[in-house]
Amino acid sequence: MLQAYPDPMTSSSSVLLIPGDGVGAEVVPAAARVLAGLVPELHFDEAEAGWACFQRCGSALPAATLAAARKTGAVLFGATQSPSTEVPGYASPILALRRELDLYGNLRPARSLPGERPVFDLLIVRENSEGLYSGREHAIADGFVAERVITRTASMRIARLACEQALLHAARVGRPARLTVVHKANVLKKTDGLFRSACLEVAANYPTLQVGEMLVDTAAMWLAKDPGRFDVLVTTNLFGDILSDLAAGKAGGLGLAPSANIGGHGVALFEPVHGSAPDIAGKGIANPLGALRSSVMLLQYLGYEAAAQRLDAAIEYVLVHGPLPVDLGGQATTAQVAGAVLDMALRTV
Ligand code: GGG
Repeated sequence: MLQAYPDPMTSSSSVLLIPGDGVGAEVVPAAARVLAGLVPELHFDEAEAGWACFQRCGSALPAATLAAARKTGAVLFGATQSPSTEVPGYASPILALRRELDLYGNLRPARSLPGERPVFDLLIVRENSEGLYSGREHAIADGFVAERVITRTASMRIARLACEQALLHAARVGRPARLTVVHKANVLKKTDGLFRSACLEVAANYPTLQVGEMLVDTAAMWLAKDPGRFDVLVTTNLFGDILSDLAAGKAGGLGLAPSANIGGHGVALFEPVHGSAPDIAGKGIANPLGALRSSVMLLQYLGYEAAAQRLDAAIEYVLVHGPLPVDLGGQATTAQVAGAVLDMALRTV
């Protein structure tokens, strides 16, 4: 049987909250209150990570946080705020979490707002463990080199995950299963050539899957022009990061975009795609819907499918009827939006 997650956690009701920096510290508690209201048996622990944590204790990802993530298995993460200049001893906690927990697949769904055109419902499967986003750089005589490592092992395993997700997505949306392999193999013949051939080789084992390929620049154009032509896309780390923000822009903005970091053995991490948004942090107006949609994915991972569907439907309802957060043109606070979602979700019990 197909499973949404390769290693679902159906026997646990524990969630580790890592709010992190900026608005992460607002949207994660708001989402946790909704989760607790919806599924009273859930148990929450909290751990720290991020830039503020680094400034306080000298580590952006304390060993205790990593150990708690491993022990708990289901993590709701907020946001990080890594500085754009080098700071001795600092390393991005979200990259470290993905690496240490072997969370090699990043699922980034995007769907059109209710009632809006063009209608689309797509999923970007982003390779999460290597590629240019790994931040591996070294000095040369007159500058620096960023390494873009692409391996057959990582490409094959993300391809398998994407094929499974394409079948699941097709069953959910009621369309034939379609996967688009996104790369730049015409220029990056070795690295993306390997990624492309590994994906096509794996996909050939899925006879019901329609498989296509597209150059990343063309994919960006079509995502902007007609996202409805896509179902599931699989791509490398940085391309996936950029394309998923583009897709989020078509789907109402970053404030709504959820993600799941999966593939680790007995652990998965869910996070809104948005960052720490320092410009609005502390004002109580951050949009909690990205964290709440990530919580839908977390509930599915934990096996609470009915609660996940109720939460998802309640979010859709609030998107239509309000109250809306500031980034969606409304005036509601984080707490008011989350409260309205919980009220609606409980009304459907
Ligand atoms: N919730 C996703 C998030 O925090 N995005 C910002 C991000 O990942 N930045 C990279 C970093 O700060 O290391």
